[in-house]
Amino acid sequence: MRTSILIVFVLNAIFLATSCRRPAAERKEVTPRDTAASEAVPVVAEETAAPTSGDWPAWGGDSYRNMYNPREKNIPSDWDVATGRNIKWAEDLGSQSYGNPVVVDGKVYVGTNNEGHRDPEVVGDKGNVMCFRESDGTFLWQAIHNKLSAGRVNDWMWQGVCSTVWGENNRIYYVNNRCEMICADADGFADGENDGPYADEEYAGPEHADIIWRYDMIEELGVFPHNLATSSPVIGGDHVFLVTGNGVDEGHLNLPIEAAPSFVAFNKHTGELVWDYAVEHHVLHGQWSSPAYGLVKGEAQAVFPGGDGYVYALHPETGDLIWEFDCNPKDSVWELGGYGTRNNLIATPVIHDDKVYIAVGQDPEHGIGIGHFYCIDATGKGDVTKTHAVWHVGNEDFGRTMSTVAIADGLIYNCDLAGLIYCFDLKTGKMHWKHDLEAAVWASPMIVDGKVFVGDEDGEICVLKHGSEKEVLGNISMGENVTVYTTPTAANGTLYIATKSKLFAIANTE
Ligand SMILES: [Ca+2]
Ligand SMILES: [Ca+2]
Repeated sequence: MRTSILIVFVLNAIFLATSCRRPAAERKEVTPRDTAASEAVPVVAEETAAPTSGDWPAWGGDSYRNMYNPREKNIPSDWDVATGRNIKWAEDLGSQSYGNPVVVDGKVYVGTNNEGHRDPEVVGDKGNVMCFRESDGTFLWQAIHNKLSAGRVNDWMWQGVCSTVWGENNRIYYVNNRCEMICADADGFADGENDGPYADEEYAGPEHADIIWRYDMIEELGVFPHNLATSSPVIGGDHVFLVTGNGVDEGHLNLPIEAAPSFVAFNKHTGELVWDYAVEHHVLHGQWSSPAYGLVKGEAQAVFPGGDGYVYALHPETGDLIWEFDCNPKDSVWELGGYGTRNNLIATPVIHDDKVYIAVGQDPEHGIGIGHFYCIDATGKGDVTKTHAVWHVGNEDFGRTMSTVAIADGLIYNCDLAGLIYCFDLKTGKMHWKHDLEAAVWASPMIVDGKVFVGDEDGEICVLKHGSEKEVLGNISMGENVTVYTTPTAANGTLYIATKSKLFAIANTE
């Protein structure tokens, strides 16, 4: 079956605070990073009065999930991992890494597996989150999670923790390989305190994670994570939102517990379950994607990609449905192994200017195929499939994807699994250009400092000029025999790229 599937998250692969940071909740509630008004003007103009640098504490930087960093300047478009040119520091991860790097309060977090042997006493396959000091890469601590005894059906070997951390208020949030929602202390045990209520850590040395609360979704909710739980949590107000990972059993047809939830909301302070939601249609395969949260016409929505191929906007406080949209044509057909025309949602929805952007895809081991990429008007109610598609690109023009979009200055970038990066007009979906990366893309494009960065399965980072005219600035190898399944992120003047086994901090050092 798939060896890498889950990976997905990657994309989820895929982030608020700054040198003049706003509290997370405040920023998410009131400050989408780029607004409709910004689309017509150059990035630079918009930013003259804004902070020019800052943290990147979540997948997509904040709850809207747009892979656009409007603040950072002086991010290199040229570096060399062999000679060390413009490499600020590099640190070993495990042997497979799908969790995207995030930067918050002087620390960098990445999900990986245990093959980095940071703790020689703990051996064997585990799921890990590593924490490094932002300034020099010093390893600070790691979370280590044992594998589920069920094996690959629920906890695929060697893939580690694929969730991307959400960091705020000296806490981090992620889902581990055991399908447990975790809230941990950013200081680990280095502060000499076992913060709780959770205090039963198996690994409780000075370089281990201090878990504050955890929620076991298998035990408490009957969730059956198909291959791996990989969602990246999003926080809105006092709630943590997550896709559970619930999916089909080993026969690939039935859900072990049909009513088990696909989406959940927890109280971020206590870990108490606030509400849960089971998708309305049959989960086709697994659910490896991640939710978004944002304001639409001034009202908060939690937007979830469902394993049934629908996007759901739910009321964040109650879990009640606001709208839903079927991302597959009604005559599409799901077939096992990727042969059909009906697809899943692996990408993360991006909320921007009262619209939601997302495209369909499948487990990458199912191969390439036709895709469907939508701009959805998010102001509707009920089933808006027939009424609220603003534009659609797909079929022969856009393939299956795991990528999450990047939006700035009236342009929207997306990639497909086949290895093409596309630039479309944000309002119309008309394609400006596309470029063949000549390798599969699992990650997402990232706009920062007038450039678009995207990594591929051959371990290269393609750097393109941000704009409606195609211009390739460079193709940079991240090493021999490596892959890049994560999305480049920038924070405080530095670009972070996680290959399968190494984390690079890249900055103009000359
Ligand atoms: Ca502590
Ligand atoms: Ca604890």
